[in-house]
Amino acid sequence: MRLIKFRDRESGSSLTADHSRVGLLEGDEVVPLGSPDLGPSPLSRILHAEDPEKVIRDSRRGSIAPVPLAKVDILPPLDHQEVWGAGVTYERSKVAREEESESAARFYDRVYTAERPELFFKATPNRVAGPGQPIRVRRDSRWSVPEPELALVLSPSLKLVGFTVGDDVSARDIEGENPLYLPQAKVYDASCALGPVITLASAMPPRASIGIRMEIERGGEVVFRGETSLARMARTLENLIDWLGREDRFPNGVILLTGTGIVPPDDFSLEAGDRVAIEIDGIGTLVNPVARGAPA
Ligand code: DO4
Ligand code: MG
Repeated sequence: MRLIKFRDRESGSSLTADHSRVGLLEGDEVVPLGSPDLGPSPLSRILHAEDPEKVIRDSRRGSIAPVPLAKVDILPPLDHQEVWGAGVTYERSKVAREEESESAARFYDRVYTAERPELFFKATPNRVAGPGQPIRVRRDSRWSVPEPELALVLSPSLKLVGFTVGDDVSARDIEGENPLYLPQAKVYDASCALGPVITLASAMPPRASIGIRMEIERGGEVVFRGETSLARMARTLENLIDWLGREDRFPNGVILLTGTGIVPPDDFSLEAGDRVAIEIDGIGTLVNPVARGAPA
C-alpha cells in the first residue's frame, strides 16, 4: 500500500484552510480515504495506529470516487513530524567528506567505524519541500549537492511503519570549512525534500534488493547520474532507530534519513533551474526543481 498526502488542485493554496487529504495511490489514481475518524492529522492517525492496514481498509469503505493523480497537488508526506538525519553510513559519503574537509577528515573515518552513528536534526515540516516543489541552495554557498536517501517513517513508539524518498540537500563548502558549521550546512528553508508517497513497510521489496538512483538535469541534459543500493549501507536500519530513540521521544513520530551513498564529483554544485530526480525501488521517484534565494 502506498499512501499519498494531497490537495485537490481546485482548492487553491489558501493559507487559512488546510485542504490536505490522504489517499491510496493506485496506478495513476488516488483513492481518497474518507473516514472523518481520521481527524486533523490523518496521515499520522493511520501511520501511528496499531494496525495501519486495518485503518486504511476501514476508512476506504466510505470513501469517495478516485481522483486522477494529474488533478491533485502532492504534498510532503508528513504532518507534524521532525525530520532527523543519519550521516556517513556509506563508504562513498565517508570518502567525500574526508576530501572536502582538511582539518576534520579523521572524524569522518572515526564515525564510519564507531559504535555510535552520526545523527543530526534536519528539518521541521515547514522546511520540507514536497514533490515538484523547489529545494534550495543557500545564497552563501558555492558548493551544494542533493543527498538521495532512504527515509524511514517511524511511529511515536519508533515502529518502522513505512518508507519514503528523502533528499538531504547540503552545503558541502560550509560543512567542509568547519564541522561546527554542520547545522548551517544542513538546516535551512527547503533544505529537505520528501515524497512522493509512503510505502507501508509490509509492501517494500526485500531490503538487500533496494536500489537508489539519482539523476540531475540542467537545461534538459543529464549532468549527473549515480546509483547505489541499500545493501551497501554499513549499518542496519534498526541500529539507527535504536540510537535515535535512546534519549529522545517523538510524540508525533519522526522521519529518519539514513545517509547518502551517492555523491556527485567535487566539481559539481547544484544551480538554480536544475532538476533533481531520486528513485528508490518500492517507493517511486521524487522530483524537485532547484532554486536559490528566498523561498516563496
Ligand atoms: O557529517 C556529514 C553529514 C553526512 C550525511 O549527511 C550523509 O552521509 O548522508
Ligand atoms: Mg545526508
